[in-house]
Amino acid sequence: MRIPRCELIGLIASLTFGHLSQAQVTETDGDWAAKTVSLANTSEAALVVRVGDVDNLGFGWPEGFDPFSGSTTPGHAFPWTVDPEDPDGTDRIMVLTSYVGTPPWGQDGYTGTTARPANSVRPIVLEYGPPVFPVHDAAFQMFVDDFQAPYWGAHYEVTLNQKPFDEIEPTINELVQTGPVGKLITVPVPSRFLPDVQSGRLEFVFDDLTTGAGDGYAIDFIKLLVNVEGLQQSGTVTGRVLMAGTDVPIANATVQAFDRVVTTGADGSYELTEVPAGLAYVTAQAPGFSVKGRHVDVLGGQTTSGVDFRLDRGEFVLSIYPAVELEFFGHSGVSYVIQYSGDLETWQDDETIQGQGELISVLRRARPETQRYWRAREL
Ligand SMILES: [Ca+2]
Ligand SMILES: [Ca+2]
Ligand SMILES: [Ca+2]
Repeated sequence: MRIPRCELIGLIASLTFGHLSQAQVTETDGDWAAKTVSLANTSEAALVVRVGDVDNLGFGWPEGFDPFSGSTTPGHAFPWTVDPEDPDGTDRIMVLTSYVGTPPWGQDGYTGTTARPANSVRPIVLEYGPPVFPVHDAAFQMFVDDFQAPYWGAHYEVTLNQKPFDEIEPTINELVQTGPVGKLITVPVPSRFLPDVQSGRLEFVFDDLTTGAGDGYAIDFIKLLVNVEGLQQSGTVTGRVLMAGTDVPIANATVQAFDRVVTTGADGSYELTEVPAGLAYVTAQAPGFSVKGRHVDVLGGQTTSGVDFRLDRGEFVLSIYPAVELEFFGHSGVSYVIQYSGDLETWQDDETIQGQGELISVLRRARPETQRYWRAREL
């Protein structure tokens, strides 16, 4: 008998990764095999809701592997048979909507071994009884697999209840999960989404409607924590913040990951404790310098050291000049073009703009020429 190649790989994977039906029930996550879970008053949060079973896309976990520890899974086979019992959008390959067979930078195995409409992007929905208590904070944990935006030229847009979830996009767009491999990411829920959390229905979409990139991905589960008490597993991140091209330390720089914020000492060193396990996006910034961010693997109970940042001098503004006159929100105004050399994070004025790149166009109220240039020099 000839066994089809993909089934054979699946068989090998199941032998390698142990028993698929391995029962696992924990205080923080309930029954890992349950397709949806809602738990009140765990040690982690007042309410925990999960969509999707905790089963590594159906492959199961290697012996002793804890998906909440921040470790990365070994590579697994693909494609695989979708379990119709799994909640929609979980444990299945989804290929970006803008992919139409002509990817600009080639395509991954997920894209090449699956077809429309089975691999179309689907929303992932968490539905639960609306909390009867006030929601004051929340976080998501998601187990993501084979996101490779930098490699295939994808640009993921993430929406939550049809609204842009910008804060998660740097993390998603910098993931290079070649293998394919999976790992946990933890992100705080921005406060503007807390009413959505309170409503009892959250709909995620991870997609790319523009680039045509040949990237497919999968999500094992998404877990919501409401009114977080403390995540079960966390680690420590240490390093230094220095001036680019030198070993000169930057004191009082702000280093942040998740909701953890510290400032550097006189020698530029920092220690961020209790960072949620998983992939963390750590940023460092200091007045007069451009902000930098990098991804760091945080493993439960361990310290990731040597996470250094070298910040460039914020020589932001090279020139600023009015480009076009127009009417904006009732003000007679002009559109200004600002050219700058580094990353511009904050325009120190009554209006705030954010952006990165060589050139940024902003709408600003007309103001005297002298004041404009004074502002430019101030930066
Ligand atoms: Ca499953
Ligand atoms: Ca991929
Ligand atoms: Ca799953």
